[in-house]
Amino acid sequence: MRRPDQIVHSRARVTSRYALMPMEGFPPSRLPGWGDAEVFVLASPRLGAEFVEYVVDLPASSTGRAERKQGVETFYYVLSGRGRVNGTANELTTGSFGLVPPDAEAPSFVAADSGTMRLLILHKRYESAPDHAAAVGCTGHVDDVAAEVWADNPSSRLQALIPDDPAFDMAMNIFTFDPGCGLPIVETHVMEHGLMFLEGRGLYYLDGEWMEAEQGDFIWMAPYCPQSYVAAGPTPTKYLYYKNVNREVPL
Ligand code: UGY
Ligand code: MN
Repeated sequence: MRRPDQIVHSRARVTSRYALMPMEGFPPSRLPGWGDAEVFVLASPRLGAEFVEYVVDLPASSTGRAERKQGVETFYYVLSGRGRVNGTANELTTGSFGLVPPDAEAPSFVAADSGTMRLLILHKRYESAPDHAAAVGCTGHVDDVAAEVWADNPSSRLQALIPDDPAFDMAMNIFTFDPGCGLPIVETHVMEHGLMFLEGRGLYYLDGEWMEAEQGDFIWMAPYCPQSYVAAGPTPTKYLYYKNVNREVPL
């Protein structure tokens, strides 16, 4: 929240092809199942997205559960804090993540006594692939995921949190770009993105315009939205992004 003596100017932009929205602009709301947690809905079909993504601040010692919806898979990522997956010994720390397949019990979380746990949650309707394995889940921690050199440039590295396997219809990746590096082309592709800036700052190119972006911003990119990026701050950029993958486009 700005101090009363500050101006109200915002970098938020919402169009039919993309949205760039700093976190400060999302008022907190509540959702059934999450108790007293503050919820910030980032992307939804109301925006034009074919998925739902939100941030939840789960207070210390409290429990929250993602809603179970038929045919919908759920991804979670711990942005900060500690806790565990309820009913298991599965400890969560910053960088823990998991994908829960559509027919499994909706994930439920408990925040540690020491403070709020901030979670990123993403729901997507699972698209089955005839002749391929059924949906499966995965769990892990970002520190255990190899950072692969991307586009032959050791200054840009990609961590794929979800295995690149036809059983999965979505990717959640973390890009790291050293200062001055970024995407070497303007991409235009059928896949959608929901992108959370984790660290750093730079310039994002969205549908014809370069815009400043920084830690805490959320960006939605519609299919075929022209996009590029360059890390323009003194420290590396890290962003976590969703992408629908591995499926034909339904007609
Ligand atoms: O995987 C991607 O499409 C990625 N290169 N896009 C992006 O970072 N905007
Ligand atoms: Mn892309």
